[in-house]
Amino acid sequence: MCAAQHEIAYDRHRLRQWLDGEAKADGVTRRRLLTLLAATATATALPMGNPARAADSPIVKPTPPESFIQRGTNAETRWEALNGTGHHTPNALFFVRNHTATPVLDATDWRLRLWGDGLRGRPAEGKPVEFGYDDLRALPSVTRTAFVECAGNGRSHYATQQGQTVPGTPWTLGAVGVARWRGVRLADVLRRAGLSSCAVDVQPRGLDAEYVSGGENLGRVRRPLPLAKALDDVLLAYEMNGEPLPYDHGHPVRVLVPSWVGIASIKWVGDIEVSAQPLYSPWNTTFYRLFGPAYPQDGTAPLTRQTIKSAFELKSGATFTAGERQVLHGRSWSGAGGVVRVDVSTDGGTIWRRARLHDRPRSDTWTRWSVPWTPRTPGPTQLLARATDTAGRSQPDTAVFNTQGYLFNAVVRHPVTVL
Ligand SMILES: Nc1nc2c(c(=O)[nH]1)N[C@H]1C(S)=C(S)[C@@H](COP(=O)(O)O)O[C@H]1N2
Ligand SMILES: [Mo]
Repeated sequence: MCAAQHEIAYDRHRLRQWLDGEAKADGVTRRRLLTLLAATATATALPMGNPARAADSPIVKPTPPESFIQRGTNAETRWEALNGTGHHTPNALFFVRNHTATPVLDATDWRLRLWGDGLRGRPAEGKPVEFGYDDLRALPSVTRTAFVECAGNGRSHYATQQGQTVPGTPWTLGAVGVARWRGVRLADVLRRAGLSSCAVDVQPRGLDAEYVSGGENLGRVRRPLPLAKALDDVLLAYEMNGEPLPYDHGHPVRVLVPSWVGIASIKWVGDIEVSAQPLYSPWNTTFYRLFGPAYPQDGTAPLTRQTIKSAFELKSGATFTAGERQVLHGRSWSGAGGVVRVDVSTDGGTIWRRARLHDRPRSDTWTRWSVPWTPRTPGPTQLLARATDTAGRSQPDTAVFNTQGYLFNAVVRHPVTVL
């Protein structure tokens, strides 16, 4: 390999380390480092366009304030920004949940390694089975529409509606998005890797930086998935809404676990352990289980399916003119099945009307709906929406408290003012 190529490879490696937060700045400001490295990125034509991001930003794509609420390493989609968009959340508007920072990975040198005692042959002797990006693209592909939703979506409403204090990112309702994912079945990859009949759990792990919480290094983001789910409908996705998977959403390949809490859908997957024994990580023990007075002493089993929710495509505190006809739009979704019915109240919960549905109810995705409204009385009021799914679940008035504020499912009171 010639020197110039060496240099480019070296610089790109450094860029990735820096974006991963690994670099020691050594007196050089991050802004200066980014300027130095931006030329490298352009020269080597990264597939997703210019990956340069604002200095110190953990997210690559622009997250303008009219579309996103910044929340540390995360960005929450503003529901008003979804108004007038189609069934699928545009990639530019999709929320981002990063434990650390988006790593800028290159599909050409990416490998997926499968290892563990749940595989037959070589991997059982410690030699992983490897798939490159092109290997995955050569396998039969499947496309499916599914939401990704953080288990903590709606968490802030434990405090604002129920007076309960919970730690964690205070999401309103924008830690959810629906995309059309294309990729290969995890089942196909596991079978090609030599899945043994002893396997019980698989554990995908991300290539983003190790996660440090409360002074403790918890290692790379990883969460076990029972084999039954892994073989059912889980994808290794490389496309999102017809585009190569964007950097922030797991480029080049992420796991996509339909209907389950977002943490199951590991981004930037680098390896998958296949195990003959149940696996544990912080993300299915300390985190993503329910603890609290209403739950067993040692907590519930690890979270799987998402709960049921509704949101208006409207900003909090929106104003309306008395006597003017409006059409209120919103979306409702559930991890247990399609949403078949939505009831809306425009007077704080006294009178309810059935909303008109704009999608055929389907599992793993939301149903869009609308309801006309001509406000009469000036003053503050609250808009409420209550969904019911095919499993017969519907949103309660109060969510059952859990110490980490997961799975908020109560009807959210959306404040507006009539002028
Ligand atoms: N490797 C890795 N995978 C990850 C995460 C992460 O920080 N690192 N965050 C998880 C969480 S908590 C959620 S809610 C979803 C968010 O996916 P998105 O950022 O594409 O919206 O990714 C999950 N997968
Ligand atoms: Mo999440």
